[in-house]
Formats: sequence, C-alpha cells, structure tokens
Amino acid sequence: MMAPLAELAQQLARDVRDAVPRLEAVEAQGARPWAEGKWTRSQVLGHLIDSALNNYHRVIRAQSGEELRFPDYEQRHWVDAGGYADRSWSDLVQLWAQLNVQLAHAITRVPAEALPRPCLIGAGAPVTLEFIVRDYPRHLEHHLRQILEGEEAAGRKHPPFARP
Ligand code: NI
Repeated sequence: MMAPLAELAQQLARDVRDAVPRLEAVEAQGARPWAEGKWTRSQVLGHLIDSALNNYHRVIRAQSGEELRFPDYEQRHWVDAGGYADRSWSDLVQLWAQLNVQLAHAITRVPAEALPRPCLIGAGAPVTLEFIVRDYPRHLEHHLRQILEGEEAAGRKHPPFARP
C-alpha cells in the first residue's frame, strides 16, 4: 500500500530539487535583505532550514510514544543563533535541499495511524501531525517566493497557520 503522504513527499522533493538551480542563480543576492530592515536572503533561507529541522523532529517524534508537546518556536532567535548571515549561500542551498530530501523521505514512511496524532506547539491550539505535514510546503513556498521573486510576488502575509 502506498503511504498516505507519499504523493505530498514526492512533490516536496521534486519542488526542492527544481528550486536548487534557481536559488544558486541568485547567489549574489544572499546578503541582501528582502525588505529594508528585514532578514537577508541568507537569513530567510536559514529560516527555511530551521523549519525543516523543527518539522523533522515533529514528524519523527509523532511516530513514537512520547508526549507530543513541543516548545514554542522562536524563529528570530533560531536565525540569529544559527548565524546564517555568515554562511556561504551555496552551502545554505545544499543544506536546505538535503534536509528537505531527508524530510520528504521520512514523510513517506509515516504510517496512517500517526496522522491524527495531536501535537501541541507552545501555547498554540493542538493540531494533528497530518496538518503539520500538509502545512509545511505552504510555508516553504511562501519564503521561497520571497527569495526568488521578491516580497511583492510572495505577498506580505505569512501563511496564517504555518508552523515554521
Ligand atoms: Ni516563516
């Protein structure tokens, strides 16, 4: 039987692989903020790396017996502490791509019975693991458009329910 989220995972892996050459082509813009006083493109990509890291934890842990309660995710702290502004753009692109390929691989292995499992993140309302996984590519797509096409194309609004 095909895993319930296999299609989503395959699409995610395809989208990420397709984005790599486009990201590499904007290398010179890595140090430029996407808007005045905002994160640089390197930091936005770092934010997507943090998103992959955090969601990987959620996907793996939701399959085990432990309580699914995650600490609040402080995105600015993660980007600052990770020091992404100092990393080379091409290293960030490779890291982002490989983390997502692994995340997609893990998603294909999530059994159907784990999908309705409730997850609590910080003080937010509980959401299911399935919601988290289906929400993930929307958040990724939003920031990818910011990097590749600019803030206007992406729209100013962060996806409302995204669990970064
Ligand atoms: Ni975000």
